[in-house]
Amino acid sequence: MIKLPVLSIKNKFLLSMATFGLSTPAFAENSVILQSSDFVGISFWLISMALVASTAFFFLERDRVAGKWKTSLTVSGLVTLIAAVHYFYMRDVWVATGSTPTVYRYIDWLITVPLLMVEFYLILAAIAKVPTGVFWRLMIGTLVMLVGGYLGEAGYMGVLPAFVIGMLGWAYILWEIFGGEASKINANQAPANVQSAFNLMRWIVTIGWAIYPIGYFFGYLSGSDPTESMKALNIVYNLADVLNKIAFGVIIWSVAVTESEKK
Ligand SMILES: *C/C=C(C)/C=C/C=C(C)/C=C/C1=C(C)CCCC1(C)C
Repeated sequence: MIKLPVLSIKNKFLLSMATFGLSTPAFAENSVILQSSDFVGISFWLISMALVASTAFFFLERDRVAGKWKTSLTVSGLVTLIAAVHYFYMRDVWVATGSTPTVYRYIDWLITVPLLMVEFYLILAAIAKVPTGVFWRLMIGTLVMLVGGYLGEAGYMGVLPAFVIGMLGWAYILWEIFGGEASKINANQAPANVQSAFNLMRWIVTIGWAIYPIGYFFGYLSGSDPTESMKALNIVYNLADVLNKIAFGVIIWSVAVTESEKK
């Protein structure tokens, strides 16, 4: 297991403050400000704040759980931290230019999505001996999914073959958590609380994550104008993070606390 340095409360606080520091508008010289009628901009603002609050919560609650659960909470906090900082920037770009290429989201996804998948490995590793193959399969499937999508959206590859590659990567991780070794370790060795957390998490990866390939489909494969769908996609993707990043982390936090307090 990777050992991460333990942060004191003070350092955690400083880290959170640094997050706010990073929010200094990148376009301060520009007189454009967020308009109250700009729902895309407001959705960036809302989700950033929710992610900052979640980050503080996961890092602080880390002190409350047993040692073997701490890494899971650290990773949840990192996911929300990375996404918050990313959204500060995306909001500024949106307000200043009235557009945010979907490709920008891949910068965030490339780090946060593998970290979310690692959570499956981590919660199993807290209760059983898990072969590293599980970790690598989750990683590889995730990267194939994201790189495929990126090559399509950034124009390096035809949008359809890129989509197919991305879908295969997603199918591969779904297989691992519903039918593969990870799912077997969960079914055979995990206590009831961990099993229900694992189950909720894999349904988030199925249902909650489905909006991204659906968005890709409507943006590039349905014949509609990508700039037209961009507004709607931005709002949907921003709100989806409440489920896919925050609620996902809360499920892990909840099982970590329950298992830590179990006598
Ligand atoms: C916090 C951000 C999350 C959970 C983002 C997840 C993104 C995906 C599950 C993207 C999936 C895609 C496919 C399954 C097919 C190809 C296109 C993608 C990359 C949009």
